[in-house]
Amino acid sequence: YPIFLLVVMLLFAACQPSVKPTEIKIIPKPVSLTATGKSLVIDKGVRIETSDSDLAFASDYLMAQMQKLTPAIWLAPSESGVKVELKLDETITEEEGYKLTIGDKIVLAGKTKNGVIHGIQSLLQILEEGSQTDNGLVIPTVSIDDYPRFAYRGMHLDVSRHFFGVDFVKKYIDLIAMHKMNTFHWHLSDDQGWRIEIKKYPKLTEVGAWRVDHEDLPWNERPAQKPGEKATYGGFYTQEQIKDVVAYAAERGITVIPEIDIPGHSAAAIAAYPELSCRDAQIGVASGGKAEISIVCGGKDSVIEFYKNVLTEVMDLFPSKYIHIGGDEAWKAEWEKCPLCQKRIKEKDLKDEHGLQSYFIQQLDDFLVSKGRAMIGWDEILEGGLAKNATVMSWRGESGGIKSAQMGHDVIMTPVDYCYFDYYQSPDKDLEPLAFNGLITLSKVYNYEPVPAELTAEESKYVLGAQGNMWSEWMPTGEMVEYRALPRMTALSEVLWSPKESRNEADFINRLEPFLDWLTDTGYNFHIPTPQGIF
Ligand code: TNX
Repeated sequence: YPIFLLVVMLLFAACQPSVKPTEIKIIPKPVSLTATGKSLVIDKGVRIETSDSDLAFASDYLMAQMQKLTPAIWLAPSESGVKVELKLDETITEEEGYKLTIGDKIVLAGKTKNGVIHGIQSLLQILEEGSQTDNGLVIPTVSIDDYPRFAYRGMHLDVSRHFFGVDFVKKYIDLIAMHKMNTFHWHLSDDQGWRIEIKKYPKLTEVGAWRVDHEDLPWNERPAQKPGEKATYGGFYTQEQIKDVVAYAAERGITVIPEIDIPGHSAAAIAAYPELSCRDAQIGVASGGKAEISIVCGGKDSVIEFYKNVLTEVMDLFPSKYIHIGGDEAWKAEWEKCPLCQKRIKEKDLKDEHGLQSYFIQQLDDFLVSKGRAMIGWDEILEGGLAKNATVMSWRGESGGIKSAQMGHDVIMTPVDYCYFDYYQSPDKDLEPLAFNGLITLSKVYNYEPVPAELTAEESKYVLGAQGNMWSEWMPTGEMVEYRALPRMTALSEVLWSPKESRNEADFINRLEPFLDWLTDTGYNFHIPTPQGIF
């Protein structure tokens, strides 16, 4: 009788479709993945269980995301289905770490709820790639132990040059979550539109959120709105919408960092409140690359007061530790001609206009710090002296980041040669819609190393991570944002999450195909990497 039982068991095991461990393809590549050589058959749906009320959202999220997969037919909720256990486990050491075990049931544990959200992305990819057989969905048994390399893994979106409504912003946040990234940098103001409701200054959105539409002209040739000319393009987020987006992101493990670009890139604010400029200029919101005046006055106390009031409302909406104040491309011609700016340079014993910008930014740095927050600025804030507590976003190459790290300041790497996903991605530009500039292939992004070789081990600790930037001059629609972001952000996600030693381009390309299937199932548009685009 025992021998009979053994034979039956062996026969049963032999009939199970075998799944080779190499078939587990996850991006970003997990720190440790051990295929245990068996398979789990999901034939009567799934039953998600969690004893932790903190994971109620994660449970609903997993079910909703599973319903989008190709094998969704096998993944219906069912009392008698395969058990999926979600839990919190304090013994996991890394803050965003998770452990996923697939045996005769599925167990996903995270140190935090964000860890569980990351683990869900791995599980979804395994389910997506499972084999659909007459007996059900067959997935390999596996044990994964995983956590990120960098604490800051971000994507940016410029909603000024083109406006994207809340639905798209949420879809973009979902995409960030699918890549196990944790930060959404929301570029909310620029010359071409102010996009956040500020109750104290209603004209910022009544006036500053709207412009004339010259989409037929090349970006650099579009004339600004003339006084009295009717606006035809624009939009903004109400404070209620912003709260909703911030909460939506938080549920998915994502912090939203708002950016108000100061003192340059401010034509929309000046169009709304001319007194912000050096000479109370009546200008229109820029509709393309040319702004008549884009810098606010560096010599008026009222301007600093204005931004403190704006930032107060911003801080009420965004719980993020970091607030981004821009600081980039603040062309100083207006300041050179302005008596108030020159007076301040003398009075405060500043070297020049760069010194004045540093003085200006330092006031805001002190203000944010007094409220328990921290400032991020683009690397121009290094010129004329870096604000005491600032974190630097290094975009004009890596040198600003290197310098900041050497000075003991935190750094987020986003160099224009690797992280600007508004650039072309295939060498044959004719294959793509018009883009801003340059060429950044998938391969280039994949081979990017955020910690510059120049830094010592000690200095390297200041590199918090990196970010992909989506400047939207040439992206009028959400579909185009997806096309340009994907799959380059997929490559960046692995650079930021996976151990440096495990990075292997051929292996990444091999794992990319099922990832692209997953993107298709979840409704994203992407650039299909051509051989030239990859190599
Ligand atoms: C530079 S990066 C800018 C943006 C443009 C972008 C286009 C940075 C801080 N400023 O205003 O949109 O180039 O790639």
